[in-house]
Amino acid sequence: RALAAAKSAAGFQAADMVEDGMVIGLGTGSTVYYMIERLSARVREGLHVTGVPTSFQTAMRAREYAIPLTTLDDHPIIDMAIDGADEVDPHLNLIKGRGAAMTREKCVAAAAFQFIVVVDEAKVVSRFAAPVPVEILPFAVTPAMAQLRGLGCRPVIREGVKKDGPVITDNGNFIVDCTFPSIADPAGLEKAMAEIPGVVESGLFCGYANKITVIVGNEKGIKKITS
Ligand code: DER
Repeated sequence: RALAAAKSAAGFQAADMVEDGMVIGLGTGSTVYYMIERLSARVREGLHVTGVPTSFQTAMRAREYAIPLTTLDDHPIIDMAIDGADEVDPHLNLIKGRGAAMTREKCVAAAAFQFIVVVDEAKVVSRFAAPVPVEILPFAVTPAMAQLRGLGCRPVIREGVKKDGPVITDNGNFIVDCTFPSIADPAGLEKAMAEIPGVVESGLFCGYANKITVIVGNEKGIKKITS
């Protein structure tokens, strides 16, 4: 299918940008999965790389594909983070968190010199429209949601699909998906969300543009976007 080909093209290109000896961030999601597959083949060909996984899912997939793992304790600064995104705007701000992994993903992206974002072309938008996922401490979810409403959104606690009740993140928290009519100032909104007591992290990734390379895949191949 065209979408799979687009994701695969982007993921494979990112894997081919990894240099021998690098410590990289292993993002979460279906596009990064293609990167893991290609990186695994390069490891079998002799590439030396270790990865910091951003979720249980990615750690399990990396182990399945024999990619050596490490931690931010051992490598507080890493060479390159490779991750997906839900939307990319013209300033290379991102919305992430469809997979509820954005808290650890943001820690890893912040620790990296280079941030490679792999997307299919449908994710490149002129302005954000996707809901902003927010990770919230269950203890404070009700007052925090009231404050999020005060920022102009409709917040909804994310319910599990194969689990009754709310999704629980790898960190033991809830995800609240916040739908805004429009987002005029993503960086300002990211900061405002971060100040709400009980908010652990949001899926707005702003201010990384200087180190981001977006690899956009379509069925014909890839193009790269940098700031
Ligand atoms: O949850 C996440 O942050 C993922 O990176 C998500 O934003 C992209 O996942 P996808 O590659 O499966 O669309």
